[in-house]
Amino acid sequence: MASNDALHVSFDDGFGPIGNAWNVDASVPGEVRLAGSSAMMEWATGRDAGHGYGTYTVNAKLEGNQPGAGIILWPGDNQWPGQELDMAEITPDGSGRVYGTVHWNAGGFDAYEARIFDGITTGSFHDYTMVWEPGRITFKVDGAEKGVVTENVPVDFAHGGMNNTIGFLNNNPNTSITVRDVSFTPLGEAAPAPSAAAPAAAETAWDVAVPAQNAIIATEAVAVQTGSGSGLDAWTDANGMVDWNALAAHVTSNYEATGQWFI
Ligand SMILES: [Ca+2]
Repeated sequence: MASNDALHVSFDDGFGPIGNAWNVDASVPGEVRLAGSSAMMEWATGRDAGHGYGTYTVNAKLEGNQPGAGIILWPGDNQWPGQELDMAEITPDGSGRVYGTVHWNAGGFDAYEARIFDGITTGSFHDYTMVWEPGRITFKVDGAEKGVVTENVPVDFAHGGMNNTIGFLNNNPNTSITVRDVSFTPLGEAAPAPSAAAPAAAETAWDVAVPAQNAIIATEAVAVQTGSGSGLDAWTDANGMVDWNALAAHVTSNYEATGQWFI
């Protein structure tokens, strides 16, 4: 896909470019549901894959109170640790709260900054929005600001950095995610409504930068790999195609061996 094109996928007529899919239930018109071990994403074929600065909105319902379901914007170059941007995941504390995360590569280790979405829990549909601008990522839910990250914000491909690909993942038998609508509008084409005088939303302090061995990260959706290396590379061919069956077998073997779902 060309760099930073607008996108709208309603799931009324296929998956659009979010076609790198494995084990996705599309039996209900207008939506997709991911349960068990399942994933779908745009192809992460290089730094210009997917999208850059702009507004991403995903109407989705996460279910469960454990990590495993997520709206995952994977690094365009498919390298991990890297600039994974997560619009929604379930906290590991059993509360069913939902949070967003900005990941980056800190010298070969994953580091991240997370924002818990105050008042938002699993079990119902929400519009999850992420506005990616130079130096600033804003998370919103149902139009209300839920958190801002201004450090370690990646630069998009058009400005010398890299884009991210839109994806959804579930890797826990006790969670699921149902997605009904996906849209992306490049920054400047139809800018999000200015929030000039709006006070910043109360941000739940949950800022951490830790090595990949951290237990919270180890339970997180896609993002699991100790040390340096890349998450999906071992299952990705030269064209960026992920072998989801091989990946699922690996994830399942990890679960059987450890009781934890991880790549
Ligand atoms: Ca739909």
